[in-house]
Amino acid sequence: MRLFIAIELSDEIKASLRKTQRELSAFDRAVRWVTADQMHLTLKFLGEVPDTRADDIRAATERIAQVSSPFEIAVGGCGCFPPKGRVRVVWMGVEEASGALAECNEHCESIYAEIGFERERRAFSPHLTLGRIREDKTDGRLREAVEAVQADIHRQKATEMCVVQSTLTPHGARYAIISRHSLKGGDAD
Ligand code: 2AM
Repeated sequence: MRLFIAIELSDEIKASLRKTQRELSAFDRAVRWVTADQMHLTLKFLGEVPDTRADDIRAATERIAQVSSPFEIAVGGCGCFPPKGRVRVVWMGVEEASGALAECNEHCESIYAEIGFERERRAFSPHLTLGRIREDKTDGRLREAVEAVQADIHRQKATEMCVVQSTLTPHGARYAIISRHSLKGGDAD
C-alpha cells in the first residue's frame, strides 16, 4: 500500500483553493488540477509499504501525535515548484506562526526514521498542491499568472493528523484515510 501522512483541510480552505484554481483556468490544458477530495497538507510521504507494516505505522503516528501540539495554519500566497524554470507544481503556501507545524514535521521525520523510513533530504516546505503540470508550453505565462494571484488569507486549526492511503488510478490518485490521531502534545490551548 502507498501511504502518506497529512492534515485534512476545512471546507473553507478547499473552497478558497477551488477559487484560485478557477482564476487560473486559462491554464486548464497545461495543468491537471487536484479535486477537492485530493486536497490536503502533507506532513510526510512514506511511499509503498507492505500491508504488514500498517500497525507499526499507526503506532508510530500515534506516538507522533502524542508529542505534537495542535496548531493553526494560514493559507495564502500562491507559488510554483521549482522556483525557477519549467513549472511542475502549482501550490498555495502554508504559514504557521508558533513553530508547531515544523515541530510536528520534525517528530514525523525522527519517529518514522526509527521504524525504517528515510528522512526527507529536502527542507520541509509546507504547501497545498493546486495542480501538477502535464506539459508546460506556456512560456512563463503560467508562472507569471500564479505569482500575480491575490488570494485572501484563510485560517484553520489542525487538531489531528491522518494516515492516508493513496491508490493510483488512470483517473488520478484516490485517497482514503485509514486512521486519525489527535494532536495531544505541548501546552497549546
Ligand atoms: P505534492 O502535493 O507536493 O505532490 C501524496 O502523493 C502526497 O505526498 C502529495 O501531497 C505529495 O506532495 C506528497 N509527496 C511527497 N513526496 C512525494 C513523492 N516522492 N512521491 C509522491 N508524493 C509525494
